[in-house]
Amino acid sequence: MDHNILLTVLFFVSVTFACPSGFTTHENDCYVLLPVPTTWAEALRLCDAVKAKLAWINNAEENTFIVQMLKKLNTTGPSVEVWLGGTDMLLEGMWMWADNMELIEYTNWFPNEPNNAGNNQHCLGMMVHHEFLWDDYSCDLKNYPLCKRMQDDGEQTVIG
Ligand SMILES: [Ca+2]
Repeated sequence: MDHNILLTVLFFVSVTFACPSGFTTHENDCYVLLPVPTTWAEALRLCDAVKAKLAWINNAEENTFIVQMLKKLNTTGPSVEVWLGGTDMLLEGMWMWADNMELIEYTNWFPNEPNNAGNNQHCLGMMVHHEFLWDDYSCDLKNYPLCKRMQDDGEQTVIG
């Protein structure tokens, strides 16, 4: 087979399988909203089960992409929000991503959030009916987990 054709086919295959089916691809990452309302702790486990992590968000561009994706899905119920992987359960007001325990740098909070209402809001979610701005919620609420994973690096294997 012609070398260029072979490379083209392999590239196509690697791109096709960059994200597992069911995931949405963006840049080097893959995203899926699980249509199962769960507590935040259960959401961590469910994302693990699909070989992903409860989503972390690095910057405004990624946040915008996620909001657009969630709007298209339109699967959220009247009082069900979306879980992200952030928490301040270790120290009130110190928000970290559970995946790597790094401090959250970019944020997109709703005005006057996080407010730690009732001294019992330590888990990060997106407000479905308020443009998906961020809010701190009680970790016992049942929301939809947004899972994220990096793409398989198939193309590097192929080219090598
Ligand atoms: Ca709150």
